[in-house]
Amino acid sequence: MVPPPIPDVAVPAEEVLVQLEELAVAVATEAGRLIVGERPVELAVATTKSSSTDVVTEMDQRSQDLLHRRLSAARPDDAFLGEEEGGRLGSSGVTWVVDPIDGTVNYLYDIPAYAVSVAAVVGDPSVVGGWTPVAGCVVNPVSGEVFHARRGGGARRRRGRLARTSARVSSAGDPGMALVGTGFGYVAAKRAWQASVLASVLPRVRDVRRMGSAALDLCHVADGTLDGYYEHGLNAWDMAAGWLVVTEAGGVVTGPGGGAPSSGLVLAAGAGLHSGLAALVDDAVSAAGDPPDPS
Ligand code: LIP
Repeated sequence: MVPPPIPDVAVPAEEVLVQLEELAVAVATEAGRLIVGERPVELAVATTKSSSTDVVTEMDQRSQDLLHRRLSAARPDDAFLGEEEGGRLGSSGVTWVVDPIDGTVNYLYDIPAYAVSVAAVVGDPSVVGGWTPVAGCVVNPVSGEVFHARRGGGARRRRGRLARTSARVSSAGDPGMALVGTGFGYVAAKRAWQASVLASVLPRVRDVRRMGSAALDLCHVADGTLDGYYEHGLNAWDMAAGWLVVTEAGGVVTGPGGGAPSSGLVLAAGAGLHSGLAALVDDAVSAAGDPPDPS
């Protein structure tokens, strides 16, 4: 897989990428064990963010604190950006972008579709098109699925004690026969717009799955259990690791107008499906009109 061009930033040498990937797997796996093994019987919502349904539990923060401690100890000069409070600047050129629990509502309801997502990126993750992931891991701690990749090194999936296998995107080419994942934000006006987009997409594809975790949706595109995925409104931590797993599994990940993935759009599919699905989603967005917020 020839990695796509990236912004004018230095990509670490292969031996460093191997170390970054191994570290991402180790810390994501440990955080996954924490959020399952120490989940309180009565899990409480600690706070909310963009709306009353955008919840944070005590385990979101505990998972991020663990990730921050482990990554800072292993690579003290790297920067850190997590979904919850507590980022850190760095001097190495590498930033760890983490979602301590992606699929928090599934976690709150004990639905086994949530993940710990850990990615090492180069560039500035706050600048659209100004960064790219170079190593990463997504762990579903309930199913035991571990997806991981490094730039130029391919993507792998391990399920429990099963041997690691290479992850490859599906060969689907016809959007009308594609199983497509998507998701929705937490603000009512944005959800209404997303539902309008979905109303146009749904009759034009095989079917849609809304699993509740962007990181897992992207990894399921990488292993072919989804043919494609699109979502509007994601943050860097939702997409960073899954983006790399898809591209290293032979897929294509783009954002608005075919540019870099961003909160404006993340669209992922195999090379044979990507352009047709992108055109279909563009049509649906045009029919839905301008979103309530440009992000
Ligand atoms: C989730 C995303 C998912 C989206 C959910 C939510 P969180 O992230 O991974 O794709 O549809 O609404 O935003 O909030 O669980 O970290």
